[in-house]
Amino acid sequence: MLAHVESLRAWLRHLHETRRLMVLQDGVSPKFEVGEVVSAFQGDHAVIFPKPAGFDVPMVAGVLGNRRWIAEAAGVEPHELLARVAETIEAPIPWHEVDTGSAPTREVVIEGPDVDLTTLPVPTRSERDAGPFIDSGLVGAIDLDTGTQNLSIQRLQLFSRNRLGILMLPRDLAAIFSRAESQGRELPVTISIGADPLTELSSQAVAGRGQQELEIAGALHGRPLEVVKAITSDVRVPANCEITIEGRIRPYRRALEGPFGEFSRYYQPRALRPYIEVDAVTTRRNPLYRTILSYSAEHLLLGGVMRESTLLQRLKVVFPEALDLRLPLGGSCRYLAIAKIGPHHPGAAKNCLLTLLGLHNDIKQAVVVDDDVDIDDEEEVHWAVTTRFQADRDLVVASNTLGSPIDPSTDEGVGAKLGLDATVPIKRRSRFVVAFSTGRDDRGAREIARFGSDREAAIEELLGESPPA
Ligand SMILES: Cc1cc2nc3c(=O)[nH]c(=O)nc-3n(C[C@H](O)[C@H](O)[C@H](O)COP(=O)(O)O)c2cc1C
Ligand SMILES: [Mn+2]
Repeated sequence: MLAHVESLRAWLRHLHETRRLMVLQDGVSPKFEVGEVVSAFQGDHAVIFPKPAGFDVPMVAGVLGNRRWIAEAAGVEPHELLARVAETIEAPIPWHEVDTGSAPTREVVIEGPDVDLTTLPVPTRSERDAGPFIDSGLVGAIDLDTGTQNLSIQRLQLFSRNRLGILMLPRDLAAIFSRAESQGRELPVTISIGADPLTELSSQAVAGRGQQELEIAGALHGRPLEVVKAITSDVRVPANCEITIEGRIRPYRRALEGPFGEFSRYYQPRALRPYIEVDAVTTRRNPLYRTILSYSAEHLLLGGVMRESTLLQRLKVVFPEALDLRLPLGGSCRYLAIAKIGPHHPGAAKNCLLTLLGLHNDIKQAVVVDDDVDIDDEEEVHWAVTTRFQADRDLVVASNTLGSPIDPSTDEGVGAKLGLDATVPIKRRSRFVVAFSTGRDDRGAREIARFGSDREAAIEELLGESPPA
């Protein structure tokens, strides 16, 4: 059991105790300012705003701001993270339902006309955003056909006290809603804000249809996740989360939603999209408002890590020589995939590329490297590409393929895929002897241990103005 990730609060306490939580001054505005502060600290510090300008609800962000922290939350070393995620998707753990009395997210219940979402410090992220958007809501909905429950994050535009726009890209929730709509039924949804870090992570699982993310969350925790039934529907929500919003997506209704600066760092234009009527809000007594700012590192990494894990599993099915995979931040953790492969037959690296490009619509560019390349080191990947790849020999291009509609260079999502085989050509291996001083396994760690020191006194002696007395 991982005590420091039982709730968002437990994780914040852990970050505080390890000097990774920055407490900001009062009066920072959720409009643009919060975003700028969070970006300045991202990856080094989570941030808490005890009193954002104009609001009584504290705001937190940046709590999963780098890959090491995500691994730490999952209780593993960074190099074990993808395997750990894969294991939990394979072996989900059913949730444990608690009653209303013991669900922290039910300490305060607001219903009907008293609902007022404008009391929450919902941030406005980018200059041309249509307004404030809830960016950290885990949207829960039950598939009317199968009875299974889905959980995913969707951006939610704050239209009014009790109405939210929603963008559902074509995945599980969109499919669940369109089936409900085709039967003329409204779809009850819950929105959980400030769930524990592992539940947030689970919402990004690239799992099979019908796989319940709340059960993956349980597996990540190593024990059943505590959930409570919504007041207005049968949807189950994490009992521990800070704020729960309940509502319905009405069939056949649309409202203008967007523009919004998306994870790709481009605006997605305004369009008619479905919306949610909110019926109830329940919270902890002193709730924290959690935000996952668009195109922040944690936004990209949350989806990135979960995708990497599943994509690597899938790649290994076809190509057992695949060893590791990254979706780097520079590719928005979506569009660029770098795979590391072990010994293989001539030509097989290209097959690997072809598989990789087809594994997910979003993968637009793929690079395959040998196992001597550190795929967490962008410089080293560039080095491998520039010294091992020849464009007329090692390039794969597939035209008119389905990509990401959020990538503005596509034609409504249709574009081209590019693959670079940056592995050493097997027949010419002898020309690729990499130069090192003394072997490379420990990359200098041994030398640091042997010769490095922290001799402050020596610095004084060397640089001091006058000789020591
Ligand atoms: C911070 C954040 C914001 C996101 N916003 C959206 C969104 O507005 N619309 C959307 O369709 N997906 C969004 N996603 C991606 C989905 O949550 C993600 O792909 C999820 O795994 C989909 O789950 P599903 O396959 O169960 O539908 C967002 C992800 C994150 C981390
Ligand atoms: Mn799903």
